[in-house]
Amino acid sequence: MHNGIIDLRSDTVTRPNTEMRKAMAEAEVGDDVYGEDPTINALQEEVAEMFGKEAALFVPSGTMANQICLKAHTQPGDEVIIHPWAHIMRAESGAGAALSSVQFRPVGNPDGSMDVKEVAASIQSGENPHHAPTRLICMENTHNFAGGAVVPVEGIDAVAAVAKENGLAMHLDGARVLNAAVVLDVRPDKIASNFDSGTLCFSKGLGAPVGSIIYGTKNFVNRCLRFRKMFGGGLRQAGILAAAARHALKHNVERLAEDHNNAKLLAAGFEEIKHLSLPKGMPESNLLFFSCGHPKISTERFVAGLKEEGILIGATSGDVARAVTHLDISREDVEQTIAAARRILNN
Ligand code: TLP
Repeated sequence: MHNGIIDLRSDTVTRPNTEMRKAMAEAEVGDDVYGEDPTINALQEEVAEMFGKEAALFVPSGTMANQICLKAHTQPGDEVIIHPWAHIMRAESGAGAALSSVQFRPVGNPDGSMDVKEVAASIQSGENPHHAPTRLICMENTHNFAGGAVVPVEGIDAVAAVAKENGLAMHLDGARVLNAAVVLDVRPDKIASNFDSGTLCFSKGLGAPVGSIIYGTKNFVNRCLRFRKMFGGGLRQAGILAAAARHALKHNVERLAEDHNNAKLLAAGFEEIKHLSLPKGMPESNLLFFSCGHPKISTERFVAGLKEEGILIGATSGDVARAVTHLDISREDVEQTIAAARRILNN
């Protein structure tokens, strides 16, 4: 549902529908800083169960979820092995350096996975005083800036085995982990099983207005509780928001497959248009990265042309643009976008 604008900038732009708003209005609430909000407590239990973990903690955003976990896993001066395009390192405003004083060691392949040998070779024990000791490995699934790539469970298992051998913790930026679970057709706990901690965002493809969650052991989540307070993320009667998240888990998970199909439809349409190019084999989920190689129409100009037609595309970085399908984008919207792209490029 939209007001004539087809907004493909992100899956964060979805608006709560009438049923979700009703669930929010009717939510039972209490003061969550006292642990007394029944709707948040129920959500935390559901999510812990879903990911096969002991506990979970509701937090305001995906960025805060990741940064609390980084803080809880590390000491200042520690090293964290992470994909070079990871959201945690690239798009969280330098928070890892500012809030946890960690050093990042980028390791990763263009498909969002990590090479196990490279991971093993990058680990530093801390015995050599010149080196920052490695403490944590962070992965992302689906991997946003790798084109919404889905990292297969075997790829995670191989990295986790190296982590285990070396006594390192594993963290999953699972902002869109349910998209990955739907594509892989596995239960979320299968993806999470080798991670000590993970996150999930309700405010992306799941369609809730606010909220993310951390899952892990009881001890770990207790540590996170302290850092949530320190980072200013303790909320009070936030059961209103947790109700939206619970509604999303009940109604908006299986349908993520529709978003993936719509992204594929958009890709197929763009592939037939001369001058538009997409990475081979993509998209794997709901994010579609593409470029326009027209001699006179840059990617930026093409995106501006779509905007003039009421179609919004994600901010470009370099010569690459991102279109994201979500629960407010229909098959007809995708068809209209393809038709508009043809008009702009005259083919
Ligand atoms: N991603 C946003 C932008 O920040 C790029 C988007 O539109 O995709 N992890 C991943 C993998 C993410 O994609 C995002 C947000 C976050 C964490 C942060 O979540 P929020 O925005 O809730 O802080």
